[in-house]
Amino acid sequence: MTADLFASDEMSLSEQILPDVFFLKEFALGHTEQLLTAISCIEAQSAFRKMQTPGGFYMSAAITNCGEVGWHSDGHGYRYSQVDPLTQQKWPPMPACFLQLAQSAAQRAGFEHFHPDVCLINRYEVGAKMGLHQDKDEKDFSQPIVSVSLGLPIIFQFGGPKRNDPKQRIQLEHGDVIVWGGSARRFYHGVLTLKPGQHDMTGPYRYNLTFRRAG
Ligand code: MD6
Ligand code: FE
Repeated sequence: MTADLFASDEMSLSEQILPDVFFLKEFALGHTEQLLTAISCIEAQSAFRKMQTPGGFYMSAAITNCGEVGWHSDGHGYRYSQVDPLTQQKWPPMPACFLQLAQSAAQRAGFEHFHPDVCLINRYEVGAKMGLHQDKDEKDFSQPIVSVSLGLPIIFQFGGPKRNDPKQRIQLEHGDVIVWGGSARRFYHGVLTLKPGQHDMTGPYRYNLTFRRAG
């Protein structure tokens, strides 16, 4: 009885917002200091940078990566590479606390065998956003995506398989996690413009960690 009550209480902060899309409210809240310290180590090795899109524009969020590969964009297109083009060195390894969090969130959402080989790290400053896109540069779409929000809040929007499908909006706050896979794996999504603010742990920024299996 007690166990059941505990289980339902724990789950009450989790919500399935669409088939195969799970919102785990505050799932990472107990780990945020460790995660932010790890981000500092990663960025000391592979700095945040604004990447150019194939269309010739610059993304407004600054990006870095850790893991066996890293996601990269330039005038020639989007791809995963084993080497950071800025340093010509391997990307920093994925910290153990990153992997543990990603796997436990995936498991909570019912994805038992998530083996991420990359974590893409986005840093948003005031005015930065991420237009509607699909995450489709990976090889194995049976593996989900785990997305962790840190710092200032932002509005996430997600739609369907077509760009102009109706969209839901959800506010993502410090410590919130979204797990996304299966039938929704290639759905369009993005975030609206970051509003000005100050967060106790991240100052004027919002960070997003997206864990994927690229290869
Ligand atoms: C962001 N997130 O939250 C951008 N992609 O800053 C993503 O693009 C994303 O949160 C796939 C699944 C979850 C995500
Ligand atoms: Fe995405």
